[in-house]
Amino acid sequence: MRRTAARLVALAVAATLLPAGAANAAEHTVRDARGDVVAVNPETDEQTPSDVANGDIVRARFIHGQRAFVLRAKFRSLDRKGSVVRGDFIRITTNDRVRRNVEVWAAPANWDGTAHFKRPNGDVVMCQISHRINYGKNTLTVRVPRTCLQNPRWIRVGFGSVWGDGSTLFMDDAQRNGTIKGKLALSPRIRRG
Ligand SMILES: [Ca+2]
Repeated sequence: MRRTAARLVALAVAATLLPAGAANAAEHTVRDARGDVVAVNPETDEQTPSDVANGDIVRARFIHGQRAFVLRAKFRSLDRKGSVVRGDFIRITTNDRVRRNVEVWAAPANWDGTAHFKRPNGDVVMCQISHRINYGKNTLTVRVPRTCLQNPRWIRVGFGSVWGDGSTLFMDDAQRNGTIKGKLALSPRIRRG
């Protein structure tokens, strides 16, 4: 009995020492280089450095909360002019080897964008994901319920962006500097908060 009481007291003390919000989410923040967008020739796959500001990721927060994974990304600039098409990609893997991709596509007729949740093979998976592109603040927010990821203990996350002007693709991987590979680089494990 005394031992139980002592344990309760210890728990209560520990709880008061926790900073506010600590129980809500575990997160990982990526700070990506400015000016590291890669221009890709879609015919030859040749990559050359580009200093375009549009689509240049500068920060991405991966938040693994109690109910959802949330991406909050900040770009140097997000433009919605001309005939360009733009896309954002999130790659998620879990401790249970669940692999899912989020694609957000935006275009002149649909600058708010449309989000898709898919298996790596491209098959669409039903999931109530939500997103918001804010062209004034140059931000993107995407929310994926944890149930769509089979309630993982931890996740690893990749994030990248692309837009095109017709003849050239401009791409940025938030976790690589000035290079693009076949798959987005993944974060360390992010445990549920
Ligand atoms: Ca960047």
